[in-house]
Amino acid sequence: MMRTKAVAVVVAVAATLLLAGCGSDGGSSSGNPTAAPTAGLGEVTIADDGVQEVTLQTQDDFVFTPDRFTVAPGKVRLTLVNAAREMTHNLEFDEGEGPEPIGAGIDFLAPGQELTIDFEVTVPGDHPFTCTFHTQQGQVGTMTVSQEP
Ligand SMILES: [Cu+2]
Repeated sequence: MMRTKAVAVVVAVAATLLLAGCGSDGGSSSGNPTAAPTAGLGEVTIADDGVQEVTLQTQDDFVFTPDRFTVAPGKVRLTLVNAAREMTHNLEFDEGEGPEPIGAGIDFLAPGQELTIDFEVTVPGDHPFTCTFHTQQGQVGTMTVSQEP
């Protein structure tokens, strides 16, 4: 049910893009028509308090945008923005899969909502995470902890 709906939305968006393409007379339309409202998704920046900050987004599909990011060992402040109109998501690090447990996650994120979690990583390696509502649909990602920037 949900899946069918999501596919329909994607088709509608594609059709809109096609129409927009036909209507355009070579103007300087810039950027991505489906662009996320949030800039700098997946970019890791250092806050004033020295904490690494990164923002991911979810939409009315089964994708984390982006689904990969890399941080250095230390404190991390992860924000998840749910830009979806209809779909609820979450973000949980897969227990026992990474080199160390991540003691934080986002249980439930309603459409239009955003939440921030703080945690600390010390061991380099890949930490898989997933939206537990949509693991079956492939909504997974990876946080890499690396000494190298
Ligand atoms: Cu989800």
